[in-house]
Amino acid sequence: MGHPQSTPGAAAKEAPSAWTRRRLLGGAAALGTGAALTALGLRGARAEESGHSGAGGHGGGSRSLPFDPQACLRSFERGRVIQENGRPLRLFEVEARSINVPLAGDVLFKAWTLNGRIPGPTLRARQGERIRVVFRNADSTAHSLHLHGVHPAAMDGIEPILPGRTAVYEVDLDRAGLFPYHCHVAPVSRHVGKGLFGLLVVDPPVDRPPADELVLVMGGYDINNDGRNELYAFNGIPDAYMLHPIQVRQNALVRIYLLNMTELESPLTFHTHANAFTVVGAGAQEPTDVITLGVAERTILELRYPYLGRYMVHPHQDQIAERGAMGFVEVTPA
Ligand SMILES: [Cu+2]
Repeated sequence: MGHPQSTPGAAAKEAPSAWTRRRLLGGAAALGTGAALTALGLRGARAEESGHSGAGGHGGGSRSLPFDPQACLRSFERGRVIQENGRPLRLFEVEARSINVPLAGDVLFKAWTLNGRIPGPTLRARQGERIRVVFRNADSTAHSLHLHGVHPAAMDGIEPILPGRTAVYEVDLDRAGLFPYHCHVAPVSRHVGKGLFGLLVVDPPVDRPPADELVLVMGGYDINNDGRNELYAFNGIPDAYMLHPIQVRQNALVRIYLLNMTELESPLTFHTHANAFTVVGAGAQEPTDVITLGVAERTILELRYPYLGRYMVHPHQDQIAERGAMGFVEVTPA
């Protein structure tokens, strides 16, 4: 299994309480990250990791995004199945490359991405299958793809793959569940923090009950390279689901594949407003509305929204929610 970075946790900087009040007064208005950047003196700052995008607006509203966070929510990459040596093999292709991502205000972040998005593609396979991941490094920095799971050392993805080179990782999926993948080139906290992570969903032999399935990956951005995160996000773009809420149907079963890939922090929580979820696979357990995940920890949550309306989801480390890790679920009639 993988080994989360042991980078010392950095306490998040103090946030003016005005953000919270403004956010509450402003409803869904995305005041958070823009105000946060101003308060941190980062607005308009050209640090090593960021520059001016010239794009206005906050939280994805008027930005031209290089990938669609709404697509990241519900898109699963099932690869292509071929027959090899008399058995099926599921093939995936993953490419590392740099892209500029407008994160908030005028912060344009040079991110390292997998298939041009953050998180990388949500790979999906079934227990008992063998998968082959062809990893091409189209970036100018060495990267790798380290997949959590049980496999031989040669498939562990800790060797740097040089720019322009390709590596092939092949593993047998003996267990169902969620398995993070991420670059493992040092400093890992930096390579992960710039966007090189994603999730493999391994379905059990018999499918789980039908549900509206959502992928939520929590991450953080150290945009001025000071060893601390200034911005956070679900699925790559700060505040994306605050401006464009996650649409679900009243009373529908919602299944959330949740992963925390936020480096440079203590464990984060995930909190659902006005509702409670059950943790799939955790045995008999009372529904709850907060769960704690360290870096690379993941879980499957299930819940239904009985009432119409908009409901927040966010880490209950509120200073982190106020810097981009905030979303709404909007419940509409079935
Ligand atoms: Cu890397």
